[in-house]
Amino acid sequence: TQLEQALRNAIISDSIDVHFQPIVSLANNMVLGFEALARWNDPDLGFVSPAVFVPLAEERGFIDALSETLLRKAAEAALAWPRELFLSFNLSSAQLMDPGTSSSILAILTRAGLDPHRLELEITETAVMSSADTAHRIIADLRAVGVRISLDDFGTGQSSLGRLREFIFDKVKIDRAFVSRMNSDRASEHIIKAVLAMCEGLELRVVAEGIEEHAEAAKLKALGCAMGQGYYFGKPTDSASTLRYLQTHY
Ligand code: G
Ligand code: G
Ligand code: MN
Ligand code: NA
Repeated sequence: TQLEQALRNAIISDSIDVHFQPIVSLANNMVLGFEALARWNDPDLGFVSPAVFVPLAEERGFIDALSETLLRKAAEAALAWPRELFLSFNLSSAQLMDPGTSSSILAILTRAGLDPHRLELEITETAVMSSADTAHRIIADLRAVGVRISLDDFGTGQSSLGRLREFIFDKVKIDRAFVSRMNSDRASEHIIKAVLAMCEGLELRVVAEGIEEHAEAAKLKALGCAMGQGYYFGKPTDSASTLRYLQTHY
């Protein structure tokens, strides 16, 4: 298809960009790290969402090539940040089915010179389940050298609490659906409280996603949520804007 051909060309010509969105401490608004988010603005097709081109790349077997260039660019950008902030990078389900993923990630980090302790990988529950043995081995190999693993979009899709007792995660990202409803819907607030209590017991760090308003940040802080992410703190921006953001935010 035209989209597939355009995506191939974009990967080959290295024209897919990485943007960065801050993840902050809710206690004091300090920036702790950034999530890398792929951005593709094609000259003919215009802006294409990663929600479209990442699944297409998986399906057509070029997710490895795409992800390698994105991680390389993200790692290079992270090395220019003025402090040793963490870099959070999304892994797709196809990558968790491929036993070569851990060594290829480590090779990119080594080449770029980024300490594995600064990398966090965001994965979804569905991705872990799709090829459980391979996924567990990849996760174990990466954690052994200091890479941390975040459970993304927690509370949506095929979430199962049983996954949390496997102790393969360091962090849980509460899906923005709960945050956006929290101040209008008591049920969402109760769910967030329960997730925070559970994660404290399991010694999992928690990030609330999709914070768009001061009232949401204030409520989450009062509930004891350690970290937040969302348009209220900053939208995803390119690496130059990210450097400027860091000059004006702690
Ligand atoms: O970036 P939003 O801004 O539109 O992202 C849409 C979806 O695409 C999200 O589910 C996000 O996790 C995913 N996504 C964004 N960048 C990447 C990437 O570099 N790799 C993978 N696997 N998924 C990504
Ligand atoms: O699936 P994942 O959580 O990786 O995707 C993150 C998605 O959420 C990206 O598409 C990103 O652009 C988007 N996002 C980040 N902050 C906000 C926010 O405050 N509000 C909304 N609506 N989307 C957000
Ligand atoms: Mn994510
Ligand atoms: Na998420």
